[in-house]
Amino acid sequence: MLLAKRRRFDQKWPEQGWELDVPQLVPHRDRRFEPAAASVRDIRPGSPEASSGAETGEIAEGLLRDGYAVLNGLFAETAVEQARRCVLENSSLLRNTRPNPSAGHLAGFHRYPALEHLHAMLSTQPGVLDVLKKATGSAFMQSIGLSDITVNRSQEWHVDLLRGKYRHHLNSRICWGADGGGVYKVLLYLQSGQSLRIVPGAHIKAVDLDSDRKSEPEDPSEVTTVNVTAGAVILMDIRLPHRGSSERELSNGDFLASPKILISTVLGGESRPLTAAMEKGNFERLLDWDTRHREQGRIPQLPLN
Ligand SMILES: O=C(O)CCC(=O)C(=O)O
Ligand SMILES: [Fe+2]
Repeated sequence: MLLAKRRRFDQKWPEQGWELDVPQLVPHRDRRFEPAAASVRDIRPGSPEASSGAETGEIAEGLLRDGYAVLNGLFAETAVEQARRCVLENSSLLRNTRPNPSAGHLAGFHRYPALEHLHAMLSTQPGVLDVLKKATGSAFMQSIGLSDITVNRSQEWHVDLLRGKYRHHLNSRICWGADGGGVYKVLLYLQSGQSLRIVPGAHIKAVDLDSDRKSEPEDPSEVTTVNVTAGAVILMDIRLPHRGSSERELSNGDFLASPKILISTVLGGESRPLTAAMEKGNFERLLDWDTRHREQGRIPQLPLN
């Protein structure tokens, strides 16, 4: 087994005046992700100021307290470049579900063999699993079938719980009761950025799942911006209110030349009620997504960078 060389990947956005390093291209048949780092020593708890060298337990504590944790250095630069390339080569599977013509989304990407290894990259990452098992008190984590690849996709305030039409699968006991929660989004950023905004600690407060408007923070001073480097993984309690980029931010032409790509899955503690409820409701949502988007426009071919 190859051992991943843990290296900070500090490619910056072109508008920041940095040169983009053109990565070496890897032939399709050789594409594979670098194996996960064996320990979580490079992982940092939620707060950006937190010192490195944190142990799994500390990170899990941060995740339980703040509702999110940033894990830096889990994936090497080559793994990030190969993942970007794989998404862009398979971009005809993505559907355009936002006003921005380059915005693409594929729900349930783990179902496609061409992309399945990208899912395994996240769902089998030992550092991720150690933290989540500790946080949920579970011997096993379970993938619930909720996975997404997004390209240049805007996201207003929301929680990742089932909402709107699918909210009847959940109730406040399952979400916020004594054995509530225990389900986490594992979000891999394939470029550096600071688009993610969250409200630390707000995952323990019940929100109305009728509409995303209910997840908008009342007090803007509670909002924290999360900085990520390419290859960083964010673990996020699916009850945490958060937002990503706006349509306006993504209308910047730089995103056409170098798209914002996110890969995510959701893992839950194996015996937690929210895991089972989310899995069931998401199955319904995914079938609807497929029906709704089957005939929908595809995104244009984006540059392979
Ligand atoms: O665009 C982002 O940074 C956040 C994406 C997001 O909310 C999600 O994938 O659930
Ligand atoms: Fe989200």
